[in-house]
Amino acid sequence: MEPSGPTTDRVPMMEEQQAETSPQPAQRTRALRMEPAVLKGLLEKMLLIRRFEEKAAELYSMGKIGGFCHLYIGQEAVGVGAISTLGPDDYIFASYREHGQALARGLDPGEVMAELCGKKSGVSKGKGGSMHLFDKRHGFLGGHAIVGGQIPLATGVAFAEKYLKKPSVTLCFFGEAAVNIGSFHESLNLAALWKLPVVYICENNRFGMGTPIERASALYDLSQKACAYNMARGCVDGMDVLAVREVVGEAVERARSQSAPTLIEARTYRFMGHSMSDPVHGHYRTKAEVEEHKRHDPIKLFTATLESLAVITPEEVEELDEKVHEAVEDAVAFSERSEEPEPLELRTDVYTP
Ligand SMILES: Cc1ncc(C[n+]2csc(CCOP(=O)(O)OP(=O)(O)O)c2C)c(N)n1
Repeated sequence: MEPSGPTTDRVPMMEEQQAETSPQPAQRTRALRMEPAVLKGLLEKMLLIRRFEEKAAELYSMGKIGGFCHLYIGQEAVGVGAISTLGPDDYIFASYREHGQALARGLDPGEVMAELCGKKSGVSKGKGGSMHLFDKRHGFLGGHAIVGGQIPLATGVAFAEKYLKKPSVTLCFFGEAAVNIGSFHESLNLAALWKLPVVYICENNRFGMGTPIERASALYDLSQKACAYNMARGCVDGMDVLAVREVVGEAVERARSQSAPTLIEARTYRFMGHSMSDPVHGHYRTKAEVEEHKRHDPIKLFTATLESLAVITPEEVEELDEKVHEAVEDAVAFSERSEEPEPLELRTDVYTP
């Protein structure tokens, strides 16, 4: 068979995403099977992340956040849907675009904001910053700046937990640019060989910095990579929080009851630039393309679905938005009140073998 050459055409989003920002039929069907309180909780988490990230962008522009800062705006449904399936003893690993997963896991927004601002009350004592959020109390094991660096670490934790006969599951988030690095393949091979309770979630937001996936990957259907390791796989609409919750929920159950790993590709889109120091569009995508994807904003889609089912009224959505807005303002106030770490802190928490 002739191999097909690379193309510069855009890989299509999931079919369900083709619709306008209106109640999604598949999302409605799933919502009908769920408790209203759970549905509202998912919406509240997504709103919290959106407002938090908007505030982070503001603080970055004011020079209050230093270093790099990668926002999760547009991808909220992936983190919220996936993490909603976990229990308190499970673990999460993420990349440097992890504010959303940290908040979805229930890390304190004040301590997260303080970390972004380099304050000593931050989750990593102000020494990690935006890319290195870490909170053992919540099983949140980073925040990793090396692309794909978290994949072997998550695999190792899943191995350790299985070895210790603990029932935990490990979720590992990474971007689509990480699937061609060597340790991704080494990790998947060992996870399948040793039947580890781990769920790999590839958030395919279509770009590795300014490089579209079509120019970087020979394979577009990324979950197929699991086939090489005889591993279960799934591909899900990453703009639909309930679809993500369902697919990841099945994978978490597979990990917990059968100790078997899964690779999931969630197709999503980032609405902002790669990081706060990059332009929103750059030369690699057009304003029109970004605007088109914003019509599938996961928060607007979910709100429309819940309103159509009378789970929530527009007034209640406004109240929820006001509530998370206040939570973010409180987080900023907490961070502003906090001090910077002492210079001597440079010498603590440093690994010296
Ligand atoms: C090993 C390594 N190579 C290169 C970089 C520089 N780099 C930072 S982010 C990035 C793109 C990663 O894209 P992706 O994994 O798809 O995640 P996204 O930023 O889209 O969330 C690159 C190449 C890095 N941090 N680590």
